[in-house]
This record gives sequence, structure tokens and C-alpha cells, in this order.
Amino acid sequence: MTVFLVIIVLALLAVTGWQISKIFQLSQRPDADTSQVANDKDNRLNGILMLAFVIFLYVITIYCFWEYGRFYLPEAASEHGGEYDTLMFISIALIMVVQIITQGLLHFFAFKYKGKKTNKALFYADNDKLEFIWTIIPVIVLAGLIIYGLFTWSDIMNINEEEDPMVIELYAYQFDWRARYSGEDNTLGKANVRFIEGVNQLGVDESDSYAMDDKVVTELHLPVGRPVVFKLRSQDVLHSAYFPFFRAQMNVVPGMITQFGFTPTITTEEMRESEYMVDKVKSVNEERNERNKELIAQGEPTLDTYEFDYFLLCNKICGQAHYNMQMKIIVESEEDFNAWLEEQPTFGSTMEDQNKDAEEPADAQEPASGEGEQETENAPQEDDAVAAVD
Ligand SMILES: [Cu+2]
Repeated sequence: MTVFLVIIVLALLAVTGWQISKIFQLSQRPDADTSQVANDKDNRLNGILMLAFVIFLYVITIYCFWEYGRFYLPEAASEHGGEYDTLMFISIALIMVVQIITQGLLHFFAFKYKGKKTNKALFYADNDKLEFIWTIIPVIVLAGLIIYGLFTWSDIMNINEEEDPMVIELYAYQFDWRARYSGEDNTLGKANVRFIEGVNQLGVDESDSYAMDDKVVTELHLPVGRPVVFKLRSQDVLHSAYFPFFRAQMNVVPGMITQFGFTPTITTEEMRESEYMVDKVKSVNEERNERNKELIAQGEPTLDTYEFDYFLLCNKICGQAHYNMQMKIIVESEEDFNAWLEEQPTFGSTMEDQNKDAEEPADAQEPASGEGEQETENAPQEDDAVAAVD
């Protein structure tokens, strides 16, 4: 209904405008210039507008750089990130310089050579030399950029197996991530959606001996300076693993395994201490404090203090809760990483626990069920599995 009313109002406004223009035309003096052909005055006005427009473009560009430059990502936290940033910078710088010069000339010429009654345009059919110059220069520059881009791309995408990268699976589903470490053998056990049951959320093949030492976790820890290769798998729809601070992104496609490898170079702690991050955290917390004052006045719970962490995000709109599909990443020293990994249960032991629970006679479980409830509260799938095995 509202849309209908808006359309009617707009239509009436258009009719009003048209009528006013008619009245305006009729009210003009009989000796006024009513010709549809542009005269010198029109040409001068259009020339000035052309020049004003390009000046406006430049002013707004400079303003945006000055005002929003702080939203640029800081130094890359991965080894290849520097190469990526250089490629990006060279491409942008080149395009910007060319665009500023050509756009400026285009508008300046429109102003300088604006139409004049006394002037006559020169008939200039073609010039082979000029055409050759303006064809060959872009060809060389673009070919250079493309070749440089291709080399950088293959540098980043080719995984050097000699460096013995640590293999980690990233498993995406609506709307969360799981990571699976490949254990001591550095080989992931086979997996298939058909095996998804109970605690085996990732569908890891229990009969595969490589799978027993795999470790499934909800938080991604990475040792600094160690090459990692991520094998990406999706349970349901198309997702995209996005690590902005590491300058990495790869689609996660159902039915196939994609991969991306990189070496993290800056730990979470180091990134928190960097000048960029200290400033950013400070400004976020200032905003939160302001907001908290309002929330306290309204008697609502306040916002937590912000602390920086790396995150793995989903960068494909994959459904309702896509915006919140993220997994914390902690980059730490090799020792801290090893200590953390040591504590995580292996897939083998998790399955053993589940099978043990299932085998236990029902009456033996009953007396303890009151206390046991808390444990299974967060894992409804576990209950289903027990029921299914029974
Ligand atoms: Cu997603």
C-alpha cells in the first residue's frame, strides 16, 4: 500500500514539474532565444561544469584517503602477504596515476575547446603513429601487470612440499567451523558425510588408521613461522575461508577438497602490541564506553572490553547466520602450540569414549544420570548416537 502511494505521489510530482516547465516556456519574452541548438553561453556553462566535476572528483578522492585511510589493513601476518600487498599497491598506484592524468585531460580539453560560434572544428581523420602509440603502451603495461600477477599467484598458490607443511583440515558447515589436526603422521584420515554420526561430526572414517591420531578442535592454533596447508571441506553449501590479516581466502566447496597454504609470521601477542592495533583497540573501546553509558542508563547489559584476535571468517553469504560464522585463530610460539595440541583429545579416544558409553548397560547408567546430564547438555548429537546404537 505504501509503495502504491509513493508511486502515485511521484507520478503527480512529475506531472507538476512538466506543467511548471510549460508555464515557464509560455511566460518567456517573444524575442528570447528558444532554439534547441547550444549557443556560446550554453557551451561556456557546460565547459565550466566539466572542469568543476573533475575537481570535485579529485577533492572527494583526497578526502576519502585522508578520512578512511585508517581502515586499511596493517602489515600482513603471513610470509606471502608482503608479495600480495606489493602487487596490490603497484596495480592500484599505476591505475590511479593514469586515471588522474587522463581524466583530468579529458575534462580540461572539454573546457578549453568548448564550442564557439566563430570557431570551426578541424577535420582530422586518423593518425597511424598516434594510434600505434596509444595501443602499444597499454599493451606493454597491461601485459607486464598480468605476467607479474601470474607469477605472484603461482608463488602464493603452489605449496612447497619440501618445507613439510603441517596439514590441517578446515571444515565448514552452517554456521561454524571445525579444525582437524592431522596428528603425528601429518596425514588426515579419510572422511565422508556418510560417517557423520554422534560425536563424529566431521564424518571421519573410523576404519582408516591415519584418522586415529587426528584431533578435532573448535579453535585454530598455529605455530608462528611454520608452514601450514589447509584442506578445506564443506558439509552443506558454498562457504569461503577468509583470513584477512594473513591475506588469504579460498572457497570451501561441498563435494570437493580445496586447499590454501601459508606461513604465519606475527603472533597474536605481537599483533596486539603493534602501533596500529593499539590505536584501533583504543578507538573501539572508546566507542564501546560511550555506548555503555547509554546501556547503563537504560538498565541493559553492557558491552565487553574489546581485545584483538585473529579470526577465520566466512566470506560467502551462506545463509541466515553467515555473519557470525567465525573461528578464533591463535598464532603462538612452537612450545605453546605443542603444549596446547598435547591437551586435545584424539579422534580415536573420542570415538572410544562414545562407544564405551553406548555399550554400558542402561541400568548401570541410570543412578548417575542426574549428574551426567550436565555433560551431555551441550551435545544433543551424542544422545542421538547413543539412541541409534541401542
Ligand atoms: Cu559460510
